[in-house]
Amino acid sequence: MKSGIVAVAGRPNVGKSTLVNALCGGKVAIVSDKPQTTRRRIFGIANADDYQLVLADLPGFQRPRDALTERMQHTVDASFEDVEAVVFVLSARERIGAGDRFIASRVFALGVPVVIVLNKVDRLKAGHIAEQMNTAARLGNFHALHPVSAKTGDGVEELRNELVGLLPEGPLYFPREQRTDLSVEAQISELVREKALWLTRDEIPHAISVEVDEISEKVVRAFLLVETESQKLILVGKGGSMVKDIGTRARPEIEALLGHPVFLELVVKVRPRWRRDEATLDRLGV
Ligand SMILES: Nc1nc2c(ncn2[C@@H]2O[C@H](COP(=O)(O)OP(=O)(O)OP(=O)(O)O)[C@@H](O)[C@H]2O)c(=O)[nH]1
Ligand SMILES: [Mg+2]
Repeated sequence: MKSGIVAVAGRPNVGKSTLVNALCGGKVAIVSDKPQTTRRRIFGIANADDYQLVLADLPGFQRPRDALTERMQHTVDASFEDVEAVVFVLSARERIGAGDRFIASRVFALGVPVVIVLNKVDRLKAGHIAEQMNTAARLGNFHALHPVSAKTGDGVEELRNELVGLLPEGPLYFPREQRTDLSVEAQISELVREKALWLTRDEIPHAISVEVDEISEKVVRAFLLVETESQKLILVGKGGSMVKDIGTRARPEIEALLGHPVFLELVVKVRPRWRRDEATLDRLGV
C-alpha cells in the first residue's frame, strides 16, 4: 500500500480545484471563474487497491489584505508541512510571470519533489504550449512537467500515475469510500457559495460567505452573508430572483450529497466586515 499527501499550489484561478476534482474522479472542491474561490484546505482523496493519494487543494497564493486573506495564505504556508510532493499549477493561458516565480521560490525550497502542471492546454496551439513549457521549465529544479487539461481530462491519468509513483509505503489515512475530509455541512455551504460565485461579479464574490444554520430530514437552511445592504440587494435580486436561482442550482447537488430530497431555504444576511471578524471566520472554518 502506498499513501501520502501531495499539496496543490499555484496562483488564484489557474485551475487547482478543477485539477483536484479530475484527479479524484469526482467533485470534492468547488470551482468558479472568479479568483480566490478556495478559502480553506480541502483534501481530495484518490483511492485504488494499492494506493491512497491525498491531494491538498489550497487557496491561491496571494498578498493578504484582511483577516480572511491572511488566514488563507497562512493555510497555504502551513499545508506544505508533511507533504510527499507539491503539484505547482500554472495556466498555459496566462503569462508565466513574477507571481509564479515568487511561488517557485517557495515550493522549490521545500526539499520535496515538485511536479509542475501546465494546465488549460485545451484548444491551444502546439507552438504556444511548447513555449509555455519552456518558460515553466526555467522556474526551478522540477521532478516532472505535465501539460494537462483539468477540464477535458487530457493528461490527468499520466499525472496521477506520476504522483502515485512519488508516494511512500504507508497506511490508509481515510476509509476507502471517503473522497473528502469536509463535513457534510461544509460541503453544503461550499456548494451554495459556488452557485453564488458563478452568478455574481466584481467585488460581490469576495464578500459572500455561507453559513449552514440547520440540516434536518426535510429542510436545509443556510445564510448567505454579505457585508453591506447594497450587496444584499444584489444577491437577493429583483423579487428574490437571484437567491432563487442560487437555490435552484444548488439543490440538486445537495440532494445528491444527502441522498434524499430537501427544501432548501436560503436567507441573505448582512454581517458588516465579516472578513475582518475572527469569530465569524472561526465559525466559517477558514
Ligand atoms: N479551459 C480550461 N479552463 C479551465 C481548466 N481548468 C480550470 N479551468 C477554469 O478555470 C477557472 C478556475 O478554476 P478553479 O479550479 O476554480 O481554479 P483554482 O486555481 O482552484 O482557483 P482558486 O481556488 O480561486 O485559487 C474556472 O472557470 C475553470 O472552469 C482547463 O483545463 N481548461
Ligand atoms: Mg480553488
